[in-house]
Amino acid sequence: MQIIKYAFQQHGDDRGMLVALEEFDDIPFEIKRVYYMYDTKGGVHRGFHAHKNLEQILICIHGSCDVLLDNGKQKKIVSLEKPYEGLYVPNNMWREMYNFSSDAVLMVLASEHYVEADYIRDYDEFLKFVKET
Ligand code: T46
Repeated sequence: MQIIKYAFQQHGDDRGMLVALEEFDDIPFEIKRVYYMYDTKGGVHRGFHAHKNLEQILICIHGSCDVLLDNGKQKKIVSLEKPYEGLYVPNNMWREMYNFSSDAVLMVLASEHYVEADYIRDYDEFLKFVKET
């Protein structure tokens, strides 16, 4: 299972750092939605679903968290702890996010608008979907 973790270009000077992300250039899809989560309570696990079509890039722009990716055959855990790192999460990939630091802000760039029908929230259904596709 291939993990794609980007290290985005950082524009730093004596004022501080800046990262710029452009669709189809730094990000391999059209960005149709941006959302972010913060104030995640200690010990909380989020996610527990896959998407049929959605592709995303996860960037922990402040603090840190871990992401478990599961393609139905293999599982891998990726730590996000740098604001210039982005984890690509393709469709058909179960994800769980956890170990959020109290100051974590996890920003997500998404290839589609929010569509509840795109979610697979049952793990057995996910395994069946992966086998059939
Ligand atoms: C994903 C992981 C990384 C909206 O109204 N619009 C949105 O665009 C999103 C993402 C969520 N919501 C609502 C739906 C729920 O009532 O916000 C609430 C929390 O969403 P959810 O429980 O789906 O959050 P997570 O952290 O479990 O999952 C989210 C994304 O939904 C999901 O696509 O891949 O982050």
